Amino acid sequence: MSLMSTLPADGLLADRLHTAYLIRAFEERLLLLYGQGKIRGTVHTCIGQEMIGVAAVAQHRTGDWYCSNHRGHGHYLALTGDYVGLFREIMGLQGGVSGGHGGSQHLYADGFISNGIQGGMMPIALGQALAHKLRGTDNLACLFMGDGTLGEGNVYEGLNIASKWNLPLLVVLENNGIAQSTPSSQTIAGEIADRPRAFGVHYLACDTWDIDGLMSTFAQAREIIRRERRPVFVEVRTGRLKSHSKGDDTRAAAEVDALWARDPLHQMRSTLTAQDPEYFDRIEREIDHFLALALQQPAMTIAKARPLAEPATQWLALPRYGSYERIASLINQGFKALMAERDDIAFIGEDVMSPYGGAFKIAKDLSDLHPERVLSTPISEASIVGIGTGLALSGFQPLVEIMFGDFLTLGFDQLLNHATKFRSMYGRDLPVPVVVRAPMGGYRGYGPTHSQSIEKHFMGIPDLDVIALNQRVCPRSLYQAIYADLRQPTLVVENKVLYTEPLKQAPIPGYELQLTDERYPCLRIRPEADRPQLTIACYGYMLSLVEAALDIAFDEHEIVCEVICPTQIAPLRIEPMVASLRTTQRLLTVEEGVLTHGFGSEVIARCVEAGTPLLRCKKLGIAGIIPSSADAELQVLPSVQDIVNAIIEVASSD
Ligand SMILES: Cc1ncc(C[n+]2csc(CCOP(=O)(O)OP(=O)(O)O)c2C)c(N)n1
Repeated sequence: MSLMSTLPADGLLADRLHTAYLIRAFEERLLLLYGQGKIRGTVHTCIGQEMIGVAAVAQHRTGDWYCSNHRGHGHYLALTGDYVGLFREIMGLQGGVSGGHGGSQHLYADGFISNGIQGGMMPIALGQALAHKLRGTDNLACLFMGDGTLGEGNVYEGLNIASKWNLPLLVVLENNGIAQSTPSSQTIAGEIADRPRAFGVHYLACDTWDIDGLMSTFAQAREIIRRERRPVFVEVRTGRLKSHSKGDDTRAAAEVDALWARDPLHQMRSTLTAQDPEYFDRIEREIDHFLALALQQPAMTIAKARPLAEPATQWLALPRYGSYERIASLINQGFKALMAERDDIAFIGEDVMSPYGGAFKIAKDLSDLHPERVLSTPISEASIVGIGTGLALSGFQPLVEIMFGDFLTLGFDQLLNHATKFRSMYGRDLPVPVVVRAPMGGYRGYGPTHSQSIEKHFMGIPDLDVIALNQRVCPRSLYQAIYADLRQPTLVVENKVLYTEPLKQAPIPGYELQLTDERYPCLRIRPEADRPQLTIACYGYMLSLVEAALDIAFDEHEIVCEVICPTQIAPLRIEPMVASLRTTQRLLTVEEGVLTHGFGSEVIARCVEAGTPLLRCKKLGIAGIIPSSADAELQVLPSVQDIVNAIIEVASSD
C-alpha cells in the first residue's frame, strides 16, 4: 500500500509529510557524517521542527522572499528540494548552494537567504517586504527566528516598522523553548503573544504537534497578509529533538524523550511502516542517492587572492564644475536629479520628510517630489541600514541616511555581517546596491557623540566602498559616479562642516589642481615650479585645512608640499601616494578621526610595503573625545596650525 493512498488521505498533505521525513532523514545523515568527521564547523538540525518550513512555504508564490537563520536546512529544503546542493554546501564540495562559502548557516536560492546572526535578518526582511509594497505586488517576505532571538533589539525595531508601514511580513517564531543551552523561561519576560500585539501586529499561534492546525494557521497568516497588507506573527510551539548543534544537549534525557514521544512524525512512523514496510527504506535510499550525487563533486577550493599591481596614475586638470553653491545644496540637487532619472532609488532615514528634509536638509523637498519613495523612519539605525540592504536585494538602489555618522555604530552589524557579506558569501557575485550616507566630523560644537569621524572602523570591511566628499570634487558628480554602476554597498562620508561651504573652485597660486580619470577620482595639488619636499595624504574636510596650511608653509617657511586626496578611502589605491613619495620621501597624513589603526596607519604601512623610501613620516589626527565647548573642540581637532607644525617637523632634516 502506498503512502499517498493511506496516511493521510489528503495527497497534498502526504506529500508535505514526505518532505518532512526527507528533511529529517537528510539531517540524521548530516549528524552521521559529522560524527565521521566528514563535515566541519557546525550543523544545527531542525529535527522535530521540519513541518514549520514545510507549512511556511506551502502557499509560496513566485517573488516571495524568505530570510532564514542558523537552523535553516528545513526551510531551504522545503522551498527548493535541493538536497544534493545542500549536501555539497555543508560538506564543502563544489556545486554547493552557496559555492561552499556559506556552509550550513549561509544558504542561498532565488528568494531565499539565511544567515547566522540572530535577529540580524529582521531588517533585511523588512526591506524585502517594503520592496513588495513599493512595487504593489501581492508577495510577502517571511522571516524565521527562534524564541531565544526574542532577546534581540532588531526584532522590536522590525515589528514596529512593519506595523507602522503596513508591510507584508510574515514572522515565524519557532518556539522550541530553548536557546542553545538556556531554557527560554530564563530569558523571556512576560507573554510572547504580547510582544507582537504591543505593536499592533496580528498574532497567531499553532504547534507542530497538530499538523492540520499548523498548515491551516499558515494558510490563514498568508491570507491576512494578502488581504490586509499587514504583518503577521506566527508563534509555532515545537520541540527540538536533537542537540543545539552536533552534540551539545544539556537537557535531561527524560525531557528529550518526552518530546520524541509527542512528535507526530515519530508517532506516525510505526503506522506508516505497518502500511508500507518499504516507506522509510525508500526515504533512506533517496538520501543515499542525493549523497552519492553530491559526492561526485570534488572539494571546493579557492585561489589565494593576490593583490594586483596598481597601474600608474593618469592625472588630468581638475574640471571647472561651474558652480559655487553650497555643498549641501549640490548633494540635494544631485539626489533630485538621480531620483528623477531612476525609479529604483528609495530614500530612507530619520526625519527626512518635508518640510524638515533631514537634520542637515540634504533631503529637502525630496518627499514632495517622490512621496512614496521617501520614508522617514523611527530611530532605528540597524533597521535603516538593513532595510536598505533588503531593498537592494529586491532590485532597488536605496539611499540611506544616518542622521549623524556617530550613529552608524548601530548599523555596523548590518554592514559587516549582512550587506557586505551577501556580496560573496553565497558563492556568487550578488549585487547589493545600497548607499549609506553619514554626516561625520566636528568643528560644529555637537560634542563627543555627534562630532566623530568613525569611518576607520568601516574601512577594513571587505566589499564595502568608503567614499569621502571634499571641498574640491563636486559631490553631484560623485553621486552620479556611484549610481552609474552600483553593485557594492557604499558608505559615503560627508563632513557636516562642508555642508555650508561652497564647492571650492579658485586656483591655488603656484599649484596645479589635478584629478584622476577614475570613477572615484583622487585629487592632487602639485607645485607648478618647485620640486615638492613633502607629501601630504588626507581626505574629506581635512583637505580644506591642508590647503590653508600649504600657503603658510610656503610663505612663512619656504616648504613646498604636494597633496594627495583620494575620494575613495577604502579600498584605497596607494599608487598616487607612492608616486609622490618617490620625489619627496617625506610623508604627512592628516585625518580627523582617532589616529591609531586609521587612514594614516594604512597609508604609511602600504607605502612601506610598496618599498617606498621614507626619510620621515608623521600621522596627524586626534587621540580622544571631542569636547563641545568651542575653544576646547578646536584644541582637540586638527587645526591649520597643527598641520603647519607637522609639515615643519616632517620637512626638517634633524
Ligand atoms: C547575534 C548572535 N548571538 C549569538 C549567537 C550564537 N547562537 C547561535 S544559535 C543561538 C541560540 C538561538 O536560539 P533560538 O533563537 O531560540 O533558536 P534555536 O537555536 O532554538 O533554533 C545562539 C545563542 C548568534 N549566532 N548570533
